[in-house]
Amino acid sequence: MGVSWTWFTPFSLSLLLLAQLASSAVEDGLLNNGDFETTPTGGFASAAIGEGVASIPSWSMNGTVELVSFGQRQGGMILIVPQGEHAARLGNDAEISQTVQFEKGSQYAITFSAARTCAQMEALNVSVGSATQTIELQTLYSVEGWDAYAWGFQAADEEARLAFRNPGMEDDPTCGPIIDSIAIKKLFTPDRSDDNEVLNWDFEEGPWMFPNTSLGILLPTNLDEETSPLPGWTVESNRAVRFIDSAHYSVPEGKRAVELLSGKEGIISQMVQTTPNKQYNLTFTLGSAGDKCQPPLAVMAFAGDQAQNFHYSPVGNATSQAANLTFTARAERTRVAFYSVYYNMRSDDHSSLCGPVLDEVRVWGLSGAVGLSASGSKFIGLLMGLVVSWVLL
Ligand SMILES: [Ca+2]
Repeated sequence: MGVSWTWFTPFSLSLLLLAQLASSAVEDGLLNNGDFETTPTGGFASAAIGEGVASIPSWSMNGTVELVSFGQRQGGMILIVPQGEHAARLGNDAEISQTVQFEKGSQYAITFSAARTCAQMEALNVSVGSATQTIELQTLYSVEGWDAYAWGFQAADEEARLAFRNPGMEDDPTCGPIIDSIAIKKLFTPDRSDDNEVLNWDFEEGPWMFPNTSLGILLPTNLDEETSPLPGWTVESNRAVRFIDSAHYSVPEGKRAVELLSGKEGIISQMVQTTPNKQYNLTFTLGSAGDKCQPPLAVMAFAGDQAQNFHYSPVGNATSQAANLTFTARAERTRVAFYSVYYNMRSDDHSSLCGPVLDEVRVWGLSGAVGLSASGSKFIGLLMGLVVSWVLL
């Protein structure tokens, strides 16, 4: 006892405090009580619907917020709990928030699971400081009744409030989305390699994925590549694409890839650096996710002013195939983009959206053969001219 006390001098105590104050940004993974499984003061009260709770550990609340339990009913409807035993439901204009430490200037992605309850159109507004986006939950992408989503932002401060708010105003004020499994990940943007202009070409860098989540993560509309949850890429359509992992899907390369959903309403793209008038190859891997997606599968690929569709027809037992589109760059930046040609659904439930898988996207310049031969022939022409004039002299 006496020995340990000697360590707790005021000086060492203040050092300890300083160390805690300077404690760096939030770690990757589940936020404090991000799964709403921590027992609140007084326990998980079997509160009547619409009563709300007094407090949720680690979260601040505004408006009617409920902790719903697995199997809980509202009228004839069983409320969906995406993970574990509990989740939070946000009533009209209700909000939950917690303060999070960031590394200023860094990019982050927030992953969360959400389910609709009563209304056809429900949305969640997610914000960190002044960065904000409203994510529509009206489309059911999976038969489970919930989906995981990701949203990206750049940390403008070292500390900010992460908030989820239900912007809806339903007749029944207790109606509103259910939220669960809130995680964070600091993103890094992989460097561009010498032989490939595409950033994050293999989709290996992206939002946090829970190892036990089998639905993948929806990446909603995101027009700004600076704040994308999938570094380098933008989702420029009003429907989402799905970020998938090799633990639950067939992934052509590495551990991550993208599954294209919703036909031409789900477009993923990137602007790549090019040299005008130079010829390039856009190559990519087209695959099947192994999720019982009803064929046919096909991808429409764009590079500059070229567009071509590629039907998925693997050889033998392969679950992916290579595709190639040659184009001539017209500008210093060229847009490459992909969408699914068809609206596909799973053959087992006929309602979950699915589609072709995209991975290993490369854009690389073809050898300077064309340019060289052009300048080469000019050079030869010049030489010939010199020789002719010399002979004439
Ligand atoms: Ca990959």
